[in-house]
Amino acid sequence: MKTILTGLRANSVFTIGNYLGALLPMVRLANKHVNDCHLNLFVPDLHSMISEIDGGDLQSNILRSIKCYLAAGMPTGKNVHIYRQSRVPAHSELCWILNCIATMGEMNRMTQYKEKSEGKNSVNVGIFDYPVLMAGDILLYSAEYVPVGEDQFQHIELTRNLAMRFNNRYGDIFTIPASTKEQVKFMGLEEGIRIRDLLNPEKKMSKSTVAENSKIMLDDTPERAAKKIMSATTDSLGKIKFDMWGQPGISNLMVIESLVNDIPLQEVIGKWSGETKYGELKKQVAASVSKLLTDFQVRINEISDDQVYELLESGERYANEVANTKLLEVQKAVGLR
Ligand code: AQP
Repeated sequence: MKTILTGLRANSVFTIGNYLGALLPMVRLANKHVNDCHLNLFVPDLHSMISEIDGGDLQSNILRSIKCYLAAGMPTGKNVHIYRQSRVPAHSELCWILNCIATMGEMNRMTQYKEKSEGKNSVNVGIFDYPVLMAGDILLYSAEYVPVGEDQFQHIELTRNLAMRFNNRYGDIFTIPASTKEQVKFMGLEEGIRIRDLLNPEKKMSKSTVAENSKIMLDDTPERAAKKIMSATTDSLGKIKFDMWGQPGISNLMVIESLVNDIPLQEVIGKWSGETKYGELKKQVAASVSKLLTDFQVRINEISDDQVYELLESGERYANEVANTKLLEVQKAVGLR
């Protein structure tokens, strides 16, 4: 059986960008493939530490992030494996081995590293190295499909390169994940998803952006979220057109409208193109997002901590078995065993 795998850093409450770009695609794939694929959903708690995070918040963030998936409709069952990265020590060990085949040149080219370190006086090594840890997260489970937002595509390509380099040097150990083009097709999309910052639509929406009005958090009240949409930056052209370069703010709202309601983007574009009242589009998107948050928040409050711990217990048993088997193959191949 093929494996589909994804994870979201539990450094903070998720944004609607995380939700639409990564969480929902996984949930949709999981429901489609629950009988014919392994579905690995992990909390990358080690990755969470690349951002400044109060250790006291980490455990509650971890629980909440799993509840988010369940509230979004993630199925459970024998093929669904939910686990915390730090409970499977093989991740850290494989990361070290992969570090020794990754090059400074390729790591320096990672856009996420450049963006996350921009303007900072001091940058932790984790921000530089986390794509290698991510490669290990994927390769340990021979995952072919990794639903992530567009910003992470470069890391999927890095994973493929590291896997191919390793296999060339040491033998056929790793399954090569699908190319990003194939990943997009598998997710049933035409291109990767990138939800933009509401105030600065040139940038992607991020949980760690300081300006509260730039992002919609999954725990925002529906009213607050609606206000944020109504104050989103648009442009002064006065005519709605889907054009991510020329009119990124208005185009972003159309993407959100399409994804939240699961209707084709072309349909939304067809409905709104040529209209001149930006406020009307904003009102429609605000209503869609408010409804999404209302329903989501009711569902998440119904999930207990005990339910999550029960899933983690069986998920971590499975994950350790699979990961340790692959790690041993790697250790033997490089001569450590
Ligand atoms: N704006 C976005 N649009 C679409 N997808 C997005 N993702 C993040 N932002 C968007 C996807 O969410 C998943 C989890 O991301 P992560 O938390 O592991 O790392 P990230 O990409 O660094 O997310 P943020 O929100 O930007 O976090 P901060 O601000 O804390 O650094 C990934 O699949 C990502 O593609």
